Amino acid sequence: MEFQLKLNEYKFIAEEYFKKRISEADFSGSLSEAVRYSFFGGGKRIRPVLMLAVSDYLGVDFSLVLPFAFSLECIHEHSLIHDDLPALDNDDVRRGKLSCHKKFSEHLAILSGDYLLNYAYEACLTICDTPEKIKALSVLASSTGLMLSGQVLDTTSQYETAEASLISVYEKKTASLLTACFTIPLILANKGELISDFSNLGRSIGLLFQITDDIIDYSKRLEAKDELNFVKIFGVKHALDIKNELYFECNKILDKHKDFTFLKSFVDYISERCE
Ligand code: GRG
Repeated sequence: MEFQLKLNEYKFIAEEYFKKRISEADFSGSLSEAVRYSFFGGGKRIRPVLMLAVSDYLGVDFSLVLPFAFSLECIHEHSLIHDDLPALDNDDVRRGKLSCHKKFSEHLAILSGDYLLNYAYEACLTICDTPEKIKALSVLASSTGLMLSGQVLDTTSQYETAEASLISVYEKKTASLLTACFTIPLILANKGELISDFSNLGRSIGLLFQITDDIIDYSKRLEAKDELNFVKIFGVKHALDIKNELYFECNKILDKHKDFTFLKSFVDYISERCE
C-alpha cells in the first residue's frame, strides 16, 4: 500500500511536470495533436518514476532531475511511435488504442517521433549549466544510441538462437534507458562510488522487465511473427528460470541498500506485472 502511494506520488509529480514542458513546446496543429496523443497516451511512466525514486534515495532535488526524466520519457515515446511503424513492428495498436500512424498518418508518426527525439535534447539543453548536468545529458545520449543499436540488432537478427546474443540485444534495446534512470541521478548526486551497484541494478531490472514482457506477449499471443521473443526461442521454463535469476540478482544488490524499500517493491512490481 505504501509502495502504491509512493508510486502514484512519483507518477503525479512527473505527469504535472511533463504537462508543463509539453505546453511550452513551440508547435501547433496536427504535429501537436499527434505528439500529445502519444505522449499522454497512458504510458506507465516507469522510467521517470524510477528516476525520481533513485533521486529521492540519493537526496537529489527533484527540480534538478525532472528535466532529465522528461527528456528520457520523450525518447521512450519516440521509440514507441517509430517502433509501431510498418517498416518496424507494424503495430496497429499501442496501449489499447490506435498507434500513432494508424490514428493520424505515417508521415505524421515519423515526424512526431523525430520531434520528440529532438525536443528531448532541446528541453534539457537549456538547463545544462554545470559539468554534472552536461555529463548526465551525455549519458542520456549514449543510452539512446545503445537503444537504437539494440533495435537494429533486433530487426536484423531474425532469430537469435544463442542466449547470450539475445540477452545482449535486450541489454541495449531495453536495459540501457532503465540503467540511465540510475546513472543520471548518481551523476547529479556526485555519488560515483555507487556506479557499479546501480548500473548492475539497471541492467538486471531492464532484463527482468523485457523477459517479463516477452512472457506476457507470448501468453497473449501478442508477439509479432518476426519479433525476437525469449519464450518463443527458449521456452517458458527457461524464461522463468532466467527471470528468477534476474530477480535474485536485483535482490542481492538491494541487500546492500536495505533502506531503499521502494526499489525492492518496484522490482516485485516489474516482475509480477501481467500487462
Ligand atoms: C527507435 C524504433 C526505435 C526503437 C528503439 C525501445 C525500442 C527500440 C522500441 C520500443 C518497443 C520495444 C519492444 C521496446 C522494448 C521495451 C519495452 C517493452 C517498452 C515498452 O515500455 P513500457 O511498458 O511502455 O514502459 P509504456 O506504454 O508503459 O510507456
